[in-house]
Parts: sequence; C-alpha cells; structure tokens
Amino acid sequence: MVLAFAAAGVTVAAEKKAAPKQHAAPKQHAVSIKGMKFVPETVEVAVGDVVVWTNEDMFPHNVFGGPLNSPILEPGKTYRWTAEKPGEIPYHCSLHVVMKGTVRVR
Ligand SMILES: [Cu+2]
Repeated sequence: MVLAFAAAGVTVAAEKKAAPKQHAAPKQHAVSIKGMKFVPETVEVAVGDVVVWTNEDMFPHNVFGGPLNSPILEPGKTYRWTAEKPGEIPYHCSLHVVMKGTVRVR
C-alpha cells in the first residue's frame, strides 16, 4: 500500500508583483476644525482614502452626517474615517449646526 502524500503544491508566493496601478494608494486627507469651520469645507477623496479631522479650536466639536459619526472631539482630538463607497456626504457639527462640510468620494 502506498501512502501518497500528494505534495500539496506548497508554493511560496515569491515575488509580490507591484499591483497594477489602476487605483492609487490610499491617501490621507486632513481637515482642520478651527474658527467654527471645517477647513477645507469640501474635501474630495477616493474610495479607500482616509480623512482625518483635527479639532484645532479651544472647545469641542464633532463630525456628524451619513456614515460620519465622530464622538465629541475635545480640543486637539482627531477623528479618522475611511471612505468606503462613492457619493457625496454632507456633514455638520451637531454642537454648532452652522458648521457644515462635505466629503465627496469618487
Ligand atoms: Cu462645533
């Protein structure tokens, strides 16, 4: 009797080929929250990109709207979010509803 250990083709994925450049590598976009404004007010990103809001004011804000739902951001705190699908996302600060911004995901 022959125990055939079919050498399960254990191949080492040798070279990681450079991925085809259809999509650029994810980028990080910074939005400052200062002077009761989101700066820049509109940010354009690609799917997979990350947006980081930083509260540079002396009092708390948040980022709220659609998939954006940050905790209250005390001064100096940040909120990171990854864009998952195309679309336009209007958002605001729910503590100061006059503060508005838009994320455009392409
Ligand atoms: Cu605010």
